[in-house]
Order: sequence, then C-alpha cells, then structure tokens
Amino acid sequence: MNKNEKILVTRPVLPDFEVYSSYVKRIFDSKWLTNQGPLHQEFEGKLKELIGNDDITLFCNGHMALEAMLKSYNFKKGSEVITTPYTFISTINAIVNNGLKPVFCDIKLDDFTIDETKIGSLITDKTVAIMPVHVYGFPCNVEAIDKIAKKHNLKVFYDGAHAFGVTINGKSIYNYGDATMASFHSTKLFHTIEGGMVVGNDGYLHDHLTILKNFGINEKTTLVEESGFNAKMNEFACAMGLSLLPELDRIIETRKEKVELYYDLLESNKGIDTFKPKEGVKWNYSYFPVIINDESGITRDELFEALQEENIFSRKYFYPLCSDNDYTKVKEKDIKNARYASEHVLSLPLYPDLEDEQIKYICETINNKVKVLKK
Ligand code: T4K
Repeated sequence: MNKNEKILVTRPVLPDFEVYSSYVKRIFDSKWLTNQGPLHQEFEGKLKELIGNDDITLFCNGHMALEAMLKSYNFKKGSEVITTPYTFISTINAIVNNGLKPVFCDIKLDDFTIDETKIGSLITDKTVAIMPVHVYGFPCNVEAIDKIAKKHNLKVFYDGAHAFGVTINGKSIYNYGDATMASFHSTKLFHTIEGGMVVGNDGYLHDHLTILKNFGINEKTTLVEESGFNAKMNEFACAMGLSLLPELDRIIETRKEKVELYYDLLESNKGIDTFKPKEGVKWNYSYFPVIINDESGITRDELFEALQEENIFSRKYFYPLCSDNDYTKVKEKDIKNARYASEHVLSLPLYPDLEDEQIKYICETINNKVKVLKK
C-alpha cells in the first residue's frame, strides 16, 4: 500500500464497465432518458422480488423519498413526529419541510437506534408518527415500536437510508412499519449514483407517491392532483442499480470480511468499543462505527486529527447532533446517549476495495494512539 495515498471513509463500488455500458446502450437506442422509462420499470421489478413487496417506488435521491413518504400522509401542519437526533440531517429536514415538528427521543448506546422505552413519554395529542432510523444498518426494535404505534394509533416511518440488504430472521427490514425509505447514494453500499426508494406496508402507497414525484400530475387522468415536486429516478441511475444488484451479496460478503479484520485487530484495545449485530439480524456492514471510550486516554476529536495526519480520513457520523440547529433545539437531559455518541463515535473507512494492508495500517495507527491495551 502507498502511505501517501489518502484512505477515505468510503469509495463507491462500481459495476463491470461492460455491464453498465450494455444498459447505457439500451438507453441510447431507445432515447428514453427519464420519466419512468423501461429501465425504471425493470429496476422496480427486481427490487420488488428482492424485498418481497410490491409497493416499491423509486426516487431521485433518498431525501426526496423521505419527504414524499411523509407528504403522502398529508398530516396537519404542526403535528409532531418522534425521531432521534443521532442521524443525518436529512431525516429531520424531511419532517420540518413537511410543516411537522421533530420531537427528539434518545438512543441506546449498544446499537445507536432509538430507545423505544423512551418513546411513550414523548407522545402528546399532537403526535402523528414515529420516525426511527436504522442507523449504520442496525435495525431498530421494530416489534416494540410497532406495539407502541398500535397502542397510540400512530404511523411508523423508518429512515432506512443505511439498511439496504438487512434482514431480520430472513425478512427484509424494509417490510416493517408503515413505510421505509432507502438511500441509493454513491456513498452507500449499493447505489444508483443518486437515488432512493420508498417501500410501503400500509395499503398501496405507490400510486400516490408516483403522482407526488411527478409534480402532482396523475398521468392516468392528466390532472394535477396536488402540489408535488420533481423527484423521479432517471434511466442512467436505474442502469447503475440494475448493474450492481447482482453484485449485492458479494459486496456485503466482502464488507463483512473487512469488518471481521477490524474486529480482530481492535479487539485487544480497551479504549475502543466495536459493535456487532443482534441475534437474528443479517447486517449489511454498511458503516464501521467505533466508540473512543473514556478509558482511551484520548478524545475522539484528537484521534480524528491524529488519523488525518497519517492520511486516514475517518468521519464523525453523526456530529453535530441534529438537535443542535437553531430550528431543532431540545432539552439536553433527554438526549444524553445521543450526545455521548456524537462526541465519541468515529466511522472508520470501509468499502470493498479497501485493502487488508490498509485496515492493518489504520488499526496499527489507532493502537499506537490509544495506548490502553487489554491484558
Ligand atoms: N437519512 C440518513 C440517515 C442518511 O444518512 C442520508 C444520507 C439520508 C437520509 C439522505 O439520503 P440521500 O438523499 O443522500 O440519498 C454523505 C452522503 O451524501 C449522504 O448520502 C449520507 N446520508 C451521509 C451520511 O453521508 P457526506 O457529506 O459525508 O459525503 P462526502 O461527499 O463527504 O463523501 C464521503 C466520502 O466518500 C468522501 O471521503 C469521498 C468518497 N466519495 C464520495 C462521493 C460522493 C467518493 O469517493 N466518490 C463519490 O462520488 O454525505
């Protein structure tokens, strides 16, 4: 490995050039570039099969998928949505942009997902939905959240941006809740350059979402039914998705091997906590978060800087907390774990082309800086 080369937190996985070109050739031949073309239909079909759900709608990116998912329920403005501050700001902006109010629930420190035991106390007569995040691809406690939602007659929308390919006891994580969004951004383990999807489990959301993502125009009647936006996935993006989909298992398997090497090399270090999926979960190894704990003798930010000096570019996913913006202020005592995570987590580089030598170099560097080794 070349130590002068930057090691970035991620690099996009790319399909075989010939495979992608064969789809592009079809686009050139048909001159159909966007607006629900043939590749769009084909890609949606393949995703339906994979996820085991017919209610699939593609979007130009994950954020617009989130916005549309919420908009399709037409909640009264000012209604409250319980979510977590430990996420990417997109989750919160989707709530706010729909005229709704995010109410922040703390997270658990063993998997960074929403603490379902704290949701109940946040429910008011204005609450309409819960929007938890399967952060890093770790599933929320879907059963418990479902019970709470049923008891209080609330909808559940998952931000599943990180969770493509995750299953619980063989069932896709996207088949829980009323609807789940996925992100197919280039930085995700599977991508369409930019892209996203909504998977519905509450009647059939597809027709309404298709109208919303097409300016609000109903193609069947040609009437404008509501104020929508343009959030369609184009054919080149679908071509990328179709080219990479057959690679999904290999991508996840390779990421798993990389993570297992990390586990081995960091195991002896008492100052670093690593995380494993819970029983029954097939994880997708979409990120590799570690906690630089209080025994490490170094702060997360110091380690972040020290790694950068050695050309290792980890990321502080997720800092700052989403509750720290002017438009989302919250009482500090209620989000203690989220605050701790945002100040102690580093996401280490992880992608299929990351060389084992590079992982060894990253761990050696960490183990030199965090000098608290287990016996
Ligand atoms: N909900 C959650 C929980 C999310 O995490 C996200 C997005 C969303 C919703 C919204 O989904 P999308 O609308 O994005 O589909 C990235 C991504 O842009 C974003 O998709 C992601 N979450 C977020 C956590 O991370 P940045 O600002 O960290 O990305 P950037 O450009 O710094 O890239 C990271 C690394 O990847 C760089 O070191 C270089 C490398 N890279 C990146 C790109 C784009 C490449 O090598 N090639 C590339 O083309 O936001």
